[in-house]
Amino acid sequence: MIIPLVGYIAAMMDYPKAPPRLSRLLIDRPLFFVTFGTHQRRACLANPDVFGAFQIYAQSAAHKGIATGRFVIMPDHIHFFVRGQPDFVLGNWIGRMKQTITQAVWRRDGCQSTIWQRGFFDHVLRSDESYSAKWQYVRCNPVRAGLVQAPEEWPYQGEVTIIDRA
Ligand code: NI
Repeated sequence: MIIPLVGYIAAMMDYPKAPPRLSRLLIDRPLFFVTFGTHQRRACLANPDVFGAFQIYAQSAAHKGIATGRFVIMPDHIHFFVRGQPDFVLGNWIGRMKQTITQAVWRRDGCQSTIWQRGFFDHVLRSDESYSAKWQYVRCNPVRAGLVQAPEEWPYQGEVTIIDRA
């Protein structure tokens, strides 16, 4: 049998990009647990300016279908949960979040210094991993760090979007 090569190439050119695979769209979108920290662990994040910048960034992302769940802002690092759309690129989104918070810290400082340690840590919650249980551990960060007596006393925490997951 003769392979109709010309027709095959023509078909390829009609579809320069692979169509979205149905299987990828049907599986549950991953829920990420994200952590990133400051350059040389400088304590510059636990303040109302960074708290506000984080929430404004996360709220504007919510309009694009990116759900930031519970979060806690520590003096030198941030923990949060996030779930995006199928085309969500976590690294790009965190990069822009870092830039936004940098602006807030620079305004507060009145000078422009290096704010972030490079990169971030992320962990996709397994289906058997409980979001609420993980949050119960994460929200105790300020208590373990000796900043407050009880987790609810720490002012720089919250929940931008309620993520419907156990
Ligand atoms: Ni921590």
